[in-house]
Amino acid sequence: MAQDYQDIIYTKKDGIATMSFNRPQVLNAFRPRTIDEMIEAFQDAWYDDSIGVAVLTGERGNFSSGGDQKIRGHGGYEDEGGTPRLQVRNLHRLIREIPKPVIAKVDGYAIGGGHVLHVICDLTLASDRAIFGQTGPKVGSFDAGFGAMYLARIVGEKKAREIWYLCLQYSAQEALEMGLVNKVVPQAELDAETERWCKLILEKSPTSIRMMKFGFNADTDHGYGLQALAHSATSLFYTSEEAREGRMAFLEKRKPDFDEFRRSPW
Ligand code: 2NE
Repeated sequence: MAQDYQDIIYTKKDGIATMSFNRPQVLNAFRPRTIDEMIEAFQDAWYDDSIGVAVLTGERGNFSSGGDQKIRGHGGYEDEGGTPRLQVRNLHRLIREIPKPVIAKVDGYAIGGGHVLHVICDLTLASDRAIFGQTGPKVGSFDAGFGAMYLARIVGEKKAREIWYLCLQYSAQEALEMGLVNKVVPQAELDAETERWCKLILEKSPTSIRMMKFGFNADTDHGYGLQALAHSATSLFYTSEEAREGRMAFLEKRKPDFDEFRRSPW
């Protein structure tokens, strides 16, 4: 154990740092504390030069179901003191900028903001029972930053729009076919395959790998301004009745009813 955390498990072994969501009661949905702990772990892995690759994953059979709707208040995801301050934007930036590859190891659900996190990782390895999808427009949310732009780079504009507009769930095989994951393996082999990929990276020149990551990032680095605006827009949207309806429908386990909200012409 690299550090004792409440919402995540962070371990380091043989050059691999593993950050794992650990809130199984909500399918590893995250709250401000979860993201704070993830940020600290990624910063540690960044500065530890014995670490060559990071693995982002989740405990007990799920990756993450995104923002915790049970602690989402009027202005967003509230910390234990009642302040809305989810720093997920900074986690997105860290995953992109840490000068080492980040592999998403996905078993079970990678949904909503949890799906965006795997999208942003350098590589994704999935078990054959992994399920992928966005839910924002169902629950009164959206990620119009890297959650839109970078997803479209990966799967193409048409598929990315389908994913966000329809909010369907996709199997691991479907995700593989659309280039959303690098490889699918039986669940029992996911840990070993991830370790094998990590070792393949670790035996390469660290400088070459670092420079390649920066090179790949450069093409979409212009997205930072968009990301800031998009996440601020989400925070503003959360204060609306329309967003509240999405959240309440999820909590009340019913279909949302957005009929009363205008399709604004601007
Ligand atoms: C993930 C999914 C599809 C699973 O469905 P199912 O039927 O297999 O499980 P169930 O019964 O829905 O979930 C089990 C328990 O976990 C809780 C549920 O409420 C349930 O709790 P109880 O009723 O037993 O008390 N749970 C699951 N996901 C949760 C969540 N995200 N927050 C709080 N509790 C959660 C299904 O559960 C689902 O669709 N979950 C919601 C996914 C979602 O909408 N995530 C948020 C998207 S918005 C976002 O992440 C975001 C953003 O858009 C922008 C910035 C930051 C974050």
